[in-house]
Amino acid sequence: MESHRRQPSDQPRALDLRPEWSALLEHRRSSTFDLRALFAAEPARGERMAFPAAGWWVDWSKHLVTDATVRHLRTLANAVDLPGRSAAMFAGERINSTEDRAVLHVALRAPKGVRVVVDGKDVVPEVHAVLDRCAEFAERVRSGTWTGASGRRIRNVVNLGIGGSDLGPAMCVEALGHYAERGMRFRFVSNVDGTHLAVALRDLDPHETLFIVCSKTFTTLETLLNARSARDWLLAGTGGDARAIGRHFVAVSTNAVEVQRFGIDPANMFGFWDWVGGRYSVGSAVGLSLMLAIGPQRFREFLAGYRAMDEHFLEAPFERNAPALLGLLAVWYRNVFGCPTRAVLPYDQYLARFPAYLQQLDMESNGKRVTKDGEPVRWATGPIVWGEPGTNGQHAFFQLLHQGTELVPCDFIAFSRSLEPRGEHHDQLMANCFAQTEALAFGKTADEVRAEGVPEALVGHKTFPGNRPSTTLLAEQLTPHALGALIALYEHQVFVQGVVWGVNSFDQWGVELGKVLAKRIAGELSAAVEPALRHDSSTNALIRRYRQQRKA
Ligand code: G6Q
Repeated sequence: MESHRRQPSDQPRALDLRPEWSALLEHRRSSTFDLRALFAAEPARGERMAFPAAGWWVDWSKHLVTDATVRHLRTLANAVDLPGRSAAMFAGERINSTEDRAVLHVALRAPKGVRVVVDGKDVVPEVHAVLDRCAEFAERVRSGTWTGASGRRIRNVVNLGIGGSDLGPAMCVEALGHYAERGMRFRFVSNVDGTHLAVALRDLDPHETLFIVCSKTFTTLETLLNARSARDWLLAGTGGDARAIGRHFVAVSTNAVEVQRFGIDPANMFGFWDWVGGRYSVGSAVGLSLMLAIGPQRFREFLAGYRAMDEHFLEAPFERNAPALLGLLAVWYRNVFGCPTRAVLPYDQYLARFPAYLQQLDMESNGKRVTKDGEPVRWATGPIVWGEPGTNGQHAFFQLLHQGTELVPCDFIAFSRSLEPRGEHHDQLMANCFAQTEALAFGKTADEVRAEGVPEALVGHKTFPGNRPSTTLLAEQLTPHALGALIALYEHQVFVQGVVWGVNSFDQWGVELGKVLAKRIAGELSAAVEPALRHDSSTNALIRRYRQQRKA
């Protein structure tokens, strides 16, 4: 990004008091944004407004913007000092102010030799030391040198974690399933609902099963309960000798004390650091299950993809900088057009879990109502993120995208070559992807509908207003590198939006609340004698009803 930093003087800090903000709103009021007209006026728009980024082709031509809009967005980005804020993150400054932490997921993919200093210490050698330990362990399990307690090869890996310790690895293991070791099965158990664990373990042989207890804090109720139940299941199935735990349980955590207390040998713990947020952690040891699935070499390619996008983000000029531009466009729709949601539509079955992953990344990061200074924001922040893989969504919610009353900006994510080529499937898939972006952008006018001979009474029903914006992200093939770059693109895009909105994208007090509340009620549900209930009348009555029915 261009680094002409604004003078730190005198600018009002609140977003809505900035002249650049008012100018952007005024630009919207005084301009029209009609995709039919814009493409007609500039036939080469689709080529000009597209560029490569770390192996991805980013087509942003079908957005409701003119060149003037982009100038306004760039000016705003500079006014909020986006280049300076990015530099601060990459330099390890404590930008997570409410937790007083650096935010350094970018250090996880820094090559050997690059220095990233936190509290006077270069963290990159440690990052590589853990990666190397993970790689050595993964090789041993994959080759069969590491066995279960009875000497049998590990064929099942069950990751026990939740939130950031689940969604990233679960999404990535599925996304890169094509490259996964075929002789091994990977399961992810997150829900405290015992059904999740029961279903995941039902057809597994404990002698051949390895559990990864994945928890940054190692205090998360759901994960520890699942881990204890998994330990019981293992011991019941392997003869009850507690020494089996050492061969069947490893941990990924920052909390060595609790790991040991659980009974896992610290030699079998893979660490990370408080400067890696849960939802940003799949490139750390949290990705151990992914490394077991695809092997260390491919995991390094995955990290190289992240790194390529990191460098692109740091270096590309605004108009060709995917995270910066798409982040500002997200602000444009959220705040200027008032769009409450955005859809993410991967046209690849392997990316089926990507929208769920992105929901956490985006909504946990930017679902904030106060600025970094603790002042209530006077502008909308993070949108609701949702989506499903194409073409399934087309037979469901696309109706609303085309003809509903909400404007929903969409990201289409696709690949030119399928990993599982089969007859005409991929051409059909891609035809649908491209056709949808075209139909959303250009619609079908009432006159075009009439010209098809449609009776007048149906013309309104069959008219598509168009002018519905989308980005198309196209890569050659779904490789570990492409996936890493895609994740980093969204990580940085989320960061960019947070910078504009002035919020801390790296804390999650709303999540912490849930962790505290449930503890109190759990005791009230299981107490032998009904305790004095001091909730509201609804909650009290529900607790009483539950206590009666659970005995049946
Ligand atoms: C992620 C959040 C949250 C977290 C889980 C699990 O950014 O902080 O989703 O990852 O609550 O926490 P532990 O890894 O500590 O178990």
